[in-house]
Amino acid sequence: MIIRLDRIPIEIPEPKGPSPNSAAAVQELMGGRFGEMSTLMNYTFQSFNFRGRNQMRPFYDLIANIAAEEYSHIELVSYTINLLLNGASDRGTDPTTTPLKEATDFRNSYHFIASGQQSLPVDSMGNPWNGSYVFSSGNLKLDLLHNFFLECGARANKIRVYEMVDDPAARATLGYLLVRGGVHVVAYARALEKLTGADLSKLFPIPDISNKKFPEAKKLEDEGLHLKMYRWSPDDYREVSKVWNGPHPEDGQELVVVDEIPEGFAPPDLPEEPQLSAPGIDPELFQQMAKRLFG
Ligand code: MN3
Repeated sequence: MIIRLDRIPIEIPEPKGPSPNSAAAVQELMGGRFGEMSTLMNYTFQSFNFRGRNQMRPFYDLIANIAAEEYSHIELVSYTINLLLNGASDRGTDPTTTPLKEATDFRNSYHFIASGQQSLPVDSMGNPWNGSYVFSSGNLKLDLLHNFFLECGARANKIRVYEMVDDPAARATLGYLLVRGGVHVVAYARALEKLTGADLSKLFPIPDISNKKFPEAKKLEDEGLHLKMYRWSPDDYREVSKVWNGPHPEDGQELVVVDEIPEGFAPPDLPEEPQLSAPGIDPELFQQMAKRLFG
């Protein structure tokens, strides 16, 4: 079971303005093969499927705990896409003005046809996320090796989207996800090291560019965010500390388990887009609804 909190991990800065093509690029981090839906569902299934967990508790706890963190990452990416789509077409209620005209030139028309300028479970080309992105072989060594690869692939995609999009909202999210994804790269490398003795830290970083080159990520690493494994449960997953310990492979600082989740921030309130009938409540209907709800 999970407990849900109406919070997101960072306060996303206001975008410079509507940027539907940036939103389309950021979709890769949502529904791409290496996006946050993939990390969420890979670790979720691997944790549900884990056989022999009593003997291998630290590895089970690690995978299950990271799965919970990934939920907060899909939330963050979703809000970032929504913020970039705010005001991306002409606000109003008169369809004869062709308020969505410009959307015929935007990269992802589903944002304007299938949704009310909102995030979707699709990649940057509009392909839907699919379950074949989940690898859950049942072999612990293979699953951990896959997860290490998945996080490195995710890191490559984040870096490329950063290089495509200069909006401060997108870059704040990318900086945060680069740091947290970096934690997960190190976590799976440490897990493989504890399990087998193999030293994957010699491969770091993949791709060969430090998080410190990205100002939004550097700021968070200066605060020590890359050292922290949050425990996403009031009482469970305590054995993550058996894996998450020792020096960080890149800067030698001590890894720490934080026994609570990040405090986070209230999610942004998304304005109405009347030209898309989103949410489509006119003043008269609103009045009637308010009477029914509040008397
Ligand atoms: Mn993630």
